Amino acid sequence: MKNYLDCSDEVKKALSEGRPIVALESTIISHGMPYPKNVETALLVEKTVRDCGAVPATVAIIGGRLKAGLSAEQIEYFGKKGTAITKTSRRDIPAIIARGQDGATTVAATMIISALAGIDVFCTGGVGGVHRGATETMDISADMEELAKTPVLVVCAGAKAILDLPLTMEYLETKGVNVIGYRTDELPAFYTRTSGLKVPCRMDSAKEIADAWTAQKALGIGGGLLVTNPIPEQYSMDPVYINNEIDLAIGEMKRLGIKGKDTTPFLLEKIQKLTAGASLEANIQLVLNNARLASEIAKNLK
Ligand code: PSU
Ligand code: MN
Repeated sequence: MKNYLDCSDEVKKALSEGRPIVALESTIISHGMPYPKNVETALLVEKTVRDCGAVPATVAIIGGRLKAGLSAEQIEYFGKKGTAITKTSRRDIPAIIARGQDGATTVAATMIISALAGIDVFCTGGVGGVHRGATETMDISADMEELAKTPVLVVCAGAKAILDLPLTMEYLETKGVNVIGYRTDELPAFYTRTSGLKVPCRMDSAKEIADAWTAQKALGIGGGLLVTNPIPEQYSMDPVYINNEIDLAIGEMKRLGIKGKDTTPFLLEKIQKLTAGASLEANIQLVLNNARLASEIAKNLK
């Protein structure tokens, strides 16, 4: 593994001392938010994790090397280059390595690298899922398969309504992935605290979530665990307003014939434009909220 993976000194030290670590993804930096807010947010998320007593490990691929733990300069580089960096999911990793390229890692790719590094807890904003119209297009994010097979606990704010949320929940059930609602009975829908869908499992403490994770690993059940953390009330958006903007963005995507891996970044950018930045502010706040919960879960693992 040493031939491919570099952990930063801080991450190496934390791993050897058994200190809590929280992995963070890099597609959210390059493809999920505009510069310079993306860099400010990524650094603020790292600071939040540190303030909570855990060690952040932002994950990416640089010059064909898998990285767990980036410097502030490296985060700036990913933020500034933005979509010029290749969005890298599971399938893309080997080619990026072979060519010595840079890759911004999605949830799926970040889970793979976290597991290789020995990091159990990963914090993000939203996960990919089953897209609307998937019965025709078969557009199902590789994040779903990764949750089915790679042993990493992912903290998110639910999934955006750019996805078909009922189908996403069915898919996760089929794949044996539990979805925990943190202090909620409902699946949060990223910008909003509710979706009208029930989560299969509610837990009210980081300790209980950590205990469930420990049991899942000890039993060799395999796969990941999805913890959904609702956006704080004061930052949540009006569901009618945001869902209307999401519908407009999807309509535009269809008109332009956007497909495949470009779908999610297109919709994220379009929604930010349509809401004149209000969705971006919500996005930032929910990631910070997830960083706090992920740190607490990591601290409760032993
Ligand atoms: N959803 C968001 N913000 C994001 C993403 C998804 O609300 O930044 C990114 C994540 O990196 C996720 C990826 O893993 O998009 C999913 O892309 P796709 O649907 O192409 O698998
Ligand atoms: Mn897709």
